[in-house]
Amino acid sequence: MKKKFLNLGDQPITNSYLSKINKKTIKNEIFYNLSVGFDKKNYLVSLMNHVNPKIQYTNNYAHRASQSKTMKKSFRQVALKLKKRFKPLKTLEIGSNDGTFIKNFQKNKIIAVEPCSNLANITKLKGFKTYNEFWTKKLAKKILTLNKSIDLIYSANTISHIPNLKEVFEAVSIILSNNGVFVFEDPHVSSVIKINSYDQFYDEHAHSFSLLAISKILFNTDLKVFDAEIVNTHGGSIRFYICKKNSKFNETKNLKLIKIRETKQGLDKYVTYKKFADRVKKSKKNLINLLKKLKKNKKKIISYGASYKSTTVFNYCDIGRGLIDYVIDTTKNKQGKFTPGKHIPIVSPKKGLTKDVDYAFLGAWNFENEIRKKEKKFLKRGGKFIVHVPSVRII
Ligand code: JHZ
Repeated sequence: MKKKFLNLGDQPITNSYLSKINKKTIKNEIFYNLSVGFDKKNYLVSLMNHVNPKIQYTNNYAHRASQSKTMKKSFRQVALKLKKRFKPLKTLEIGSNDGTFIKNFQKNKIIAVEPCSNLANITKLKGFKTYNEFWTKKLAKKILTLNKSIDLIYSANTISHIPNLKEVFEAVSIILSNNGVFVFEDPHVSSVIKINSYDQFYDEHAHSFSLLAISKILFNTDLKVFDAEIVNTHGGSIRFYICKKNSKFNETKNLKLIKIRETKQGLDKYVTYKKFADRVKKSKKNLINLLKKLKKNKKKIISYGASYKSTTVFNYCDIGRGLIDYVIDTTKNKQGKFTPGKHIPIVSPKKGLTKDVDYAFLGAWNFENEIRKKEKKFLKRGGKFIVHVPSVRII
């Protein structure tokens, strides 16, 4: 049973960027209550209410992994590393997005699974075998009839999006070879707590993982975690290495170390999350106060990166056009649209990062280094960034 520790209020579906703002589009916007809970039985942090995946992962999915150099590099590096360590004959990616990971593989050696048809079409057109479906036992069985078992399954920022984890792991178990490996990475709840990144909670992030939770969840299955590592993408992620219980892999030292650190941090205790929720309330106050103060001094504030995360911030803190003039984003299919819930216009950086901009709130704070490098001109002429993690401040 989950016990609620955080309430981020009524929130829209993060992928529902609006093309037009009128009575009809506003009336049709779907809102749900974004609350987060902790299950003391398996230590899993999950949303209290899950949104129907069919309205989230549509033929109009906006996020493109290829929009950041950081992620392109990270996917290239992890692909090389996994190929070297496990030498897979056949690999499968769950949630292949626009193919940023799979493009590091030979076309006949990798299979893509992607429920959003606009994204699946991108990898299909590039010649990769792509299943435009959700990851289920049914799909695993279908793929198995056409292939021998799979040696490597990889997934980034996807497993945390699937409410039914039992189905995920059972499907993996069906298709994974005896000495095969399932590697997946998602934001680490340890970092969320440490840096107060409450915006990692939104409709798509059904869960926020710890090693303690994944180990508990796999306890009664034929799978086990044998290795894990902390990676710095998306503000602090964790990469799990999973195999069949009777396979050749032994638990690594690193695995034990991470478990010790998570236990020390109290990730197995409700009170840790409750204290985090108190810090989130303070962060909201501080952000609103800062933006209001700057606005009072007639400063022009925009937001940098129409991230899904920033939808949580804007709706939770009630930040709209009165404080943020517009949002800039390089993603073509977000430009010309409006942010979910708060309806702030999104424009290209070229159009929006004009000389009169005083402050840019980093909606894509996880790419701060990349953005700083790119926007030297803005910084040189006195432009400043605002962040809300780990604390609200001007940088
Ligand atoms: P970014 C999405 O979340 C949704 P978001 C999803 N649920 C998930 O888990 C993560 O991705 C992985 C833009 N940008 O990647 C691109 C610039 O404009 O932090 C993106 O729109 N200029 C699948 O949206 C946004 O910022 C730049 O220079 O929270 C960043 O979004 C850079 C680097 C990015 O994930």
